[in-house]
Amino acid sequence: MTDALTSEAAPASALPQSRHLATAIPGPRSQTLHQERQAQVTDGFGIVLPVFVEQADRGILQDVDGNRLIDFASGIAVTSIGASHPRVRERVAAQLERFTHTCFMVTEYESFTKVAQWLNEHTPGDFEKRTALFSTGAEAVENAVKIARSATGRSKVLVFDEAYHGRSLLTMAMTAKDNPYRLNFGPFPAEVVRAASANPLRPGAINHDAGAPASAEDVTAAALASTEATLAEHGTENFAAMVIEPIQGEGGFVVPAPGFIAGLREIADRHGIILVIDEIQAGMGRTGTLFASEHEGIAGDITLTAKALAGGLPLSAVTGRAELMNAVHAGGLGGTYAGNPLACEAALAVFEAFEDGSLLANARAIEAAAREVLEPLVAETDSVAEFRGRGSMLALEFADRGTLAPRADLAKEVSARCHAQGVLTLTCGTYGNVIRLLPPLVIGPDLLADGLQVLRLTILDVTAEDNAVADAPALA
Ligand code: PLZ
Repeated sequence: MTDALTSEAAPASALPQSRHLATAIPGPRSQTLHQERQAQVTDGFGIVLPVFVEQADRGILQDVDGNRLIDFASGIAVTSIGASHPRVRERVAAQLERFTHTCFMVTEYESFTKVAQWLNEHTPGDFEKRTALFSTGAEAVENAVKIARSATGRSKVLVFDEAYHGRSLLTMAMTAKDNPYRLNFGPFPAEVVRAASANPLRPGAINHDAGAPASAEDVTAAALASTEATLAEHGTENFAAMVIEPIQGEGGFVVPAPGFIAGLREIADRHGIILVIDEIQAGMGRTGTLFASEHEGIAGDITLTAKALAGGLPLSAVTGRAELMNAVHAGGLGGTYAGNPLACEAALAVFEAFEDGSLLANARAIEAAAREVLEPLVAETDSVAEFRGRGSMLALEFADRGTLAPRADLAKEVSARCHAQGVLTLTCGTYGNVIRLLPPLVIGPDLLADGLQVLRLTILDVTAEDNAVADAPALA
């Protein structure tokens, strides 16, 4: 049976769930505000689309010029239940009336415990757990490494090609891509070692002919062999943790070849290495299960969540085996804002929204609808190499047929034209040649269909123009 997209109760300030262009994108007010921004804000922040948002609701971002854009970004996988969910607004507003902050290391509040309890009960792994709350994803990753080191007395950390774990110094070291994340920011903390990932389209650990892709079994076997070799080279007994995203996010929405993560689980067990699953982008319902590692049938010793955890408020979590989490000396973990009470209330609202399972069904329905519209592009064009992903975490990789030469130019052009038509898409990937789709799980079926159709027709146009250029006779 296929899942049908169901709509959540509309918030009080409901926006019409339809795309609407009142001006060119960006409109005049956004352009003025962007100029003012440039006079005040560091140029170090990039911008996907210089449009200023006035209000957001379910699948729509309304800008200051009265345009309504279809949101295929969810603030990078954050606003899965929408950017103004009634439950989040109610709980946060009620908490605002009580207090905004105490610092959980100074005096306590119950919502912190409740969030920890939900994560202990719902993250994969049938063992006793404890949770630590922080604010950002990078902080969660950093703290997982601190905990793993403290629990094992070892120092090294294994990470993978295409990994993204954050922008702090340690997590930059753990992130694979240099530009823009690491460029000019070194030197980086030592003891971070990288192994090949099991990328089915571009397997780093295997010599293969791009025209005749390797089998999934071969990709998995080669990547696991590379992991073992990398560990041995650097001294297996020196590794505290291996950290992996169940679906790699910024690195290109890479769904690992089947069996790879289960293989890592086995290697970690055999060598006493702590397996940390970074569910920061893929978790919290995004892929149609609460956690993406459920698709792999494995549990990390430590599971990391952030982003969609608190419906747009900053909250992250490290949830793991009780004996690991408690191996740290008292006072060793914390942070002024760690588990802020407004963010904890928002997380409790998110948990309530997920209770009846309809949001997970929505994620699966989004995948089915997108697959139907977008997957045929692989056969219909010469430069859409793959449609991939799970649930509402989906991507198209642009690369020339046969050679697999990455086509970032096409991904950029398609994205720019979608933006001009009022559909907010993001790109990602080592080569910047992937368009990723992260619609909120509460997007309605008509709005989703409209956005997908815009994307599909734009890709057909851009790839046809590209072919026409390639086929044109050379000018004398
Ligand atoms: N782990 C898997 O996806 C954040 C980064 C956007 P923070 N991804 C979006 C950008 O360009 O900065 C992310 C992730 C995974 C860790 C993180 C880090 O989470 O909340 O951005 O620190």
